[in-house]
Formats: sequence, C-alpha cells, structure tokens
Amino acid sequence: MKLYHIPSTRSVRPQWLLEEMEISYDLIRVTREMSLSSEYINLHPQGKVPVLVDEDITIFESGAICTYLADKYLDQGFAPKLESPARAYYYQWLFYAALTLEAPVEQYMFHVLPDLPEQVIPTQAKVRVTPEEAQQWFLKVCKPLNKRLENQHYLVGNRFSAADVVTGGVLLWALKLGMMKQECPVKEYLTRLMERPALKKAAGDLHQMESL
Ligand SMILES: N[C@@H](CCC(=O)N[C@@H](CS)C(=O)NCC(=O)O)C(=O)O
Repeated sequence: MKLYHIPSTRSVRPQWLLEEMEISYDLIRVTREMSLSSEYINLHPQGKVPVLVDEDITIFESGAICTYLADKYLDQGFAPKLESPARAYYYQWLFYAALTLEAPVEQYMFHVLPDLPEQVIPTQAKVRVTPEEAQQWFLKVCKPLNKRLENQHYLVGNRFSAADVVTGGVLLWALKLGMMKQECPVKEYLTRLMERPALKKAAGDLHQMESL
C-alpha cells in the first residue's frame, strides 16, 4: 500500500488511520514538481494529496480513503459494522467534518496564508468572508460537536473510529491556524486525540500545535 503525502496537510488523516491500524505502508513525499507530472495527474486529477494506491485501487479524497481503510479492515473496529445503527451516525459525522466543519477553516486559512500559489488556491476562491466571519462560522458549526462531546469521548458510540480521524484532522488544522482559543468540549476532544501515539507519529509537528 502506498500513501502519497505532504506533511501537515490533509494526507495526515489517512496516515494517522494507517498508524492506528498498524498496517505497513510506503509513504511517498509528493514534491511540487512531482505533483505537476502526468504520472501523478493519473493518480490525482488535480495533482493534490492524499492518494492511496492499494494494489489495483487508486483512490483520492482524505475522507474517502479513511472510510475505505476502515471498511477494508472492519474487524479492527474503526467503523461500526454495516448492520449496526451506529453506522448512520458514523456517516453523519464523516460527512459533517468534510462538508460542514472544514468550510470555515479553509476560508480562514485563505487569510492566514494569503500568498498561496494560484495553482493551489485560485484567486476567485480566496477571501469570500472576513477572518472574523470565518471564526464565527466555525464556532457555529462546532456547536453540534460540542453537544455530542459534552458527555462522551468519541463521536460514534463513544468508541474511536475513522469519523474521529477525519473530524480530528479538520480540528488540528483549525488549531494550527489559531481558531481554537476557547475552552470547550471540542478542544478537550482534540487534546485527547493529540495524545494518541498514532497521531503523534503521523503529524510530527504536534509540539508546535500544542503551543498555539
Ligand atoms: N478534499 C480533498 C482536498 C485535497 C487538497 O486540497 N490537498 C491539498 C493539501 S491539504 C494539496 O494537495 N495541496 C497541494 C496542491 O494543491 O498543490 C481531500 O480531503 O483530500
């Protein structure tokens, strides 16, 4: 299995899950030059990371890769079984992280990192909202998570799953950008996730994040 990766990006998410699963994999560091090559565009049509190559399967999108891995190794317990009612909530939080939680964090990032190259962030996609609006928006989308995490440690059935990896990956990014200043159940949850050895291994720069 090969994971195409750039440190401190969304490819930390599948790497974290692979580390949790103790599966051996090759980590391939994608350089800018490589991401523009036709060989790499065959793996990811936008030249982005992550990409997972598992024998004859080549898959991109961090959330999809995590979901694929959790199902492939279902016996490891990183996803509820198909027939379990918990499966519905598992889908809910996976999609919430990727579609709802990540949106304000990405918008905020455009302000914090305004000089991203045009190829990474097209100009018209930048600065749709002010940083203050993005922060307010983020606090709003954290509300359902705060409610969920008030009395439990993990999102689905109080058991760590791939939904925590995808959600935690978005929250790590928010922390790194300085968006998580207030004490709340979501921040406590992220602190708990950051104590996991698998995440420490996947995101080597956690120390920098802890000091934010
Ligand atoms: N929704 C995609 C986003 C992929 C993405 O934007 N990846 C960024 C890193 S976080 C990337 O590869 N940027 C480098 C580039 O665009 O050249 C996912 O979750 O996998």
